[in-house]
Amino acid sequence: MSRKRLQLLAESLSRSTKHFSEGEVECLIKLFDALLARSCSQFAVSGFNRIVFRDTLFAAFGMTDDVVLDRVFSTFDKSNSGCITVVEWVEGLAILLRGTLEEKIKYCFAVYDLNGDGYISREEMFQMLKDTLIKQPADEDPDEAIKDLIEIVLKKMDYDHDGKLSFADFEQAVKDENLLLEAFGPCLPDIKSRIAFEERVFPDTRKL
Ligand SMILES: [Ca+2]
Ligand SMILES: [Ca+2]
Repeated sequence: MSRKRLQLLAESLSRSTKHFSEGEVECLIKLFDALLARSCSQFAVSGFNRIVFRDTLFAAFGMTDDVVLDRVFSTFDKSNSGCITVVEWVEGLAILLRGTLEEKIKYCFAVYDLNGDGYISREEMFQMLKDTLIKQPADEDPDEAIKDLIEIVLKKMDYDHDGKLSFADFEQAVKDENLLLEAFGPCLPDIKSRIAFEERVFPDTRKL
């Protein structure tokens, strides 16, 4: 990418995402180019694939849950092309690293709504929670324990009592209790890995 093109793209993305300076966007574009060089997918010209994306998020933020990571990929891949373009990369990271509560609520809901039908259903909760729960003693049925947990979650978050979480339910619940933002599994970087990532990727542009 030419210097001029890099500057123009950085300027435009800094303005559209609102959370990064132009210098910071340039650093993210350089990281994108390095990741692209590693990607051997057929889409390598315009973006990098799911495997590189997952490796990167695992290395940077310790994210390991396959169900969640697949959905994180889909929320980044807005054009649904199977690869992450430079614009999708910067826009996605703007939310992961610097998003407002409102942006993070939209992002987490999209991640947790596994089939994208606008609701988080009991079945989707079950799928997400079954891997995160600590193993139960042998004489207890783990599925029953998850079902009990789902009923507790619904009691707290299902404001209109229709047995599933709409965006309005989720938004209201998280605004009342911010800890519910990642109720169905970690999908945002923790503070420590976020700071480490920013220090590594933004070495010179970092402001106070
Ligand atoms: Ca759904
Ligand atoms: Ca509901």
